[in-house]
Amino acid sequence: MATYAVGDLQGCLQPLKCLLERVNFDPKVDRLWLVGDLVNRGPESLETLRYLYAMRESLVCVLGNHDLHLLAAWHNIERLKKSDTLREIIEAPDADQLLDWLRRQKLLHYDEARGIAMAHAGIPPQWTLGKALELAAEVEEVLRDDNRLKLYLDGMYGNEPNKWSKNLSGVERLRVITNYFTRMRFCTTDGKLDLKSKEGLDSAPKGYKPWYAHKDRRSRHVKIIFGHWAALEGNVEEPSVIALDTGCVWGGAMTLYNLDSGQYHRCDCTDEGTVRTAPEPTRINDRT
Ligand SMILES: [Mn+2]
Repeated sequence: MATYAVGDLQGCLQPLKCLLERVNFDPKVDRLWLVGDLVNRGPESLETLRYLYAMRESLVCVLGNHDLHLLAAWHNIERLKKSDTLREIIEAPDADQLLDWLRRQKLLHYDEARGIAMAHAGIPPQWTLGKALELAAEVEEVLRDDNRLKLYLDGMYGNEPNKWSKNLSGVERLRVITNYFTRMRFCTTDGKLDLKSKEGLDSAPKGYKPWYAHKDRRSRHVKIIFGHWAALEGNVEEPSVIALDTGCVWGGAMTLYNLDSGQYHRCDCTDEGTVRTAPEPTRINDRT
């Protein structure tokens, strides 16, 4: 019995299957954590969701920005952009079943026995783990509530307020909580977000750092698994955070991490989000 976490899938089903085969994943006994962004941009969003739904009992999943975008489009299909590849899900005969499952997933997961947390983007420096769990639960409750879901999804988009305050209420409060857990990359020590820079560490605006790099970050004693930030290529200097988005859908790799052994597995991807078959290595002895 083993527990793994996998980086952003974004509809790349074949690389996921490749990784699960490589570790002989058995859904009856093994567990798979997903950092979110299960769908969009990649070639098989609908099939990916169906595949996950079929093994839902073996999964722990947190929602990413693309998953929330899918839920918003489910309620108002006009929201879909040209670059989105989500229409096939919304128009599928089993859409309601798949999306009703999706909206019951969390924004933040914490495994107390292991002392490991998981969020799509991370946990902002000004929140303790306890505070983060409390605020994530506020949004999770709305996602499950038929009477409040639509209002939340309609008001979810936007970069303001760019900083948490306990005085926030209504949709603004839910929006900033959502942005921390699903879109954050750079912020200030007191949690002011910059949601424009998407590249690597060089692209930090003045006065901003990656969320995990703030010295007094209040959740620093907890190990945190996150995705979302492909430009990091899995490299973080902070030993207590594990970055799993290695940009499969952009022709990078998909990464699987064994929570028990700390071992990483990678499957290289094409820029169509399928498995790249490694070219035959040249053997030195052949060059005589
Ligand atoms: Mn993301």
